[in-house]
Amino acid sequence: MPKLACTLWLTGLSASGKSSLAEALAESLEADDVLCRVLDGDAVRQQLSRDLGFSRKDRRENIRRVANLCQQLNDAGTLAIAALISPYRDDRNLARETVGAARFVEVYLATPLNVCEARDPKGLYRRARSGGIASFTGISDPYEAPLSPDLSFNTAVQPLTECVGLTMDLLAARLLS
Ligand code: GGZ
Repeated sequence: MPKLACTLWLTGLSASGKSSLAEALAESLEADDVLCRVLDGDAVRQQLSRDLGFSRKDRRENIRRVANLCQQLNDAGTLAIAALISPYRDDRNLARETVGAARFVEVYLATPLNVCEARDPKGLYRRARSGGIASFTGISDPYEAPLSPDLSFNTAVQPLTECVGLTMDLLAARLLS
């Protein structure tokens, strides 16, 4: 299914729901026999980008690496799902250019900061608020929201199944176009 070999680029704050959506999408795509791979920021930073921190420059390098991987996966016919905070518009534009605009789908997890902070599954927001983590996105580092994402979800009010369904609908529409 070559037309499905695109990149779903999930962007949003920590705990906004990127990883859950990425995993649920992979499950749904695999059930439809679509080859796909998830590149999750947390996992990427333990392997491919273990040498990088969270400076402006390092975040861009992280995104550059993941976008290159997505491009290679797409070239090989595999759908890529990248789940990275990717807080800067400029860096997401770099990812779009690297992958190719025609096969780049930007999915914005627009879950509000107060909800992400209340979830705080790893206690990172609490640590960031108390000064234990510097340059934490949303607290002491910026997040530039996408201006015209292909899809936008607020997981505070939209169930995961709805987000998956709408994303699959968009992919199906692309396949038919
Ligand atoms: C943002 C941080 C930070 C800082 C550690 N700022 O939600 P998580 O915890 O499990 O995954 C996040 C991950 C961020 O990696 P990304 O590769 O997605 O970021 S970027 O796209 O900006 O390169 C978060 C954790 O690392 N984490 N310190 N200072 N998130």
